[in-house]
Amino acid sequence: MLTIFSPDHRLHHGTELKDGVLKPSFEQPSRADTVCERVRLTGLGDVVSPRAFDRACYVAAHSERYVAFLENAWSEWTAIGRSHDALPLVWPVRDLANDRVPAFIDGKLGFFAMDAGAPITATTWQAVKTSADLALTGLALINEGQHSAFALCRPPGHHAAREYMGGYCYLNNAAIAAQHSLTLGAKRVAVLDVDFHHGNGTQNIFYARSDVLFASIHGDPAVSYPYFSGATSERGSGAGEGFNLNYPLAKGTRWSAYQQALEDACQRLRAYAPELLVISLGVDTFKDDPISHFLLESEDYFAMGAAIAKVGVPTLFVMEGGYMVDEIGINAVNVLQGFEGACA
Ligand code: SP5
Ligand code: ZN
Repeated sequence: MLTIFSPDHRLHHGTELKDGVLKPSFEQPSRADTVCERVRLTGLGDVVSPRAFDRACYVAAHSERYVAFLENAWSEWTAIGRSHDALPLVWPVRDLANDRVPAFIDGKLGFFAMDAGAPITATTWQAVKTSADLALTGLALINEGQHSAFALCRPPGHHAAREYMGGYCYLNNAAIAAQHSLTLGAKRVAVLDVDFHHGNGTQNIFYARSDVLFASIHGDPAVSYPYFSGATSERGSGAGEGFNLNYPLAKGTRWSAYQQALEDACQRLRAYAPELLVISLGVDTFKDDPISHFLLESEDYFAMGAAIAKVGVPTLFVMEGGYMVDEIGINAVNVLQGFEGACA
């Protein structure tokens, strides 16, 4: 399997509020470098550079005004003399919500963000753009005949919705690739999200659509981030009714219970007969992850990859979360090796 990687990810290293103090984010550059080292060590396959894609590919999954906000946020932030990470501090909740974009950057940050977990720095946009291009390059390689590809994206993307960032995510890499596949002529694409956290952004982007089946297995939102989405009752709307599948699982979930949800999801994905399967590959389901509550072991990730292979369609793996940096490479590559072993 080919891996698509770029050192551009190092251009993004933000801060996060931890126990009341701004500290380096859990979502740090060593994550992608560690996974890339593991890819090389295991001989998974060649590591290739991304191609450049048109901005229109991002705007097909997000709104024009949101992409423009991401492009311009840092210059608007520095224009008023600030040089620290840009973070929102006010949000348009319920009765305050309307469709007017504030003119001032502080208002824009709140309007286009779900939380304070996606800091914008001077070089964040370059890293974000390249991350989306990695996923689009993976799609291109599959369209050129590869059965699978691994887009080693960083920053991750699945919390990013049509018009907001959050949870370390800015552009939704998996959704951008899925949408571009449809733009190029695919009739049905499926996205399976195995990150510990609900893929609220991907759900948001495809919620009213039947040409994308979205399934997410995640920590129960009653007790896990992002708290406000991921319930089983969220099944899609309008033409998309029945094309959104959520599998919330309890704190402390181990492989046996996880596997049941995964097998059910894979069966439904297979019945949908998509032309492409995109996997939002987070390995924050690992037992030692510092911010999550599942108990998967490193060996379990081989079985996860094998179950995904049984869907039997071309598969694009897109890196999402996973914060136990010591084991992130082992766990992510175990999924890919389990997949390849079951395809052979
Ligand atoms: C892509 C992805 O996995 N995003 C996850 C975003 C999670 N944001 C909430 C982080 C909360 C951290 N709480 C720290 C508890 C440490 N004991
Ligand atoms: Zn996650």
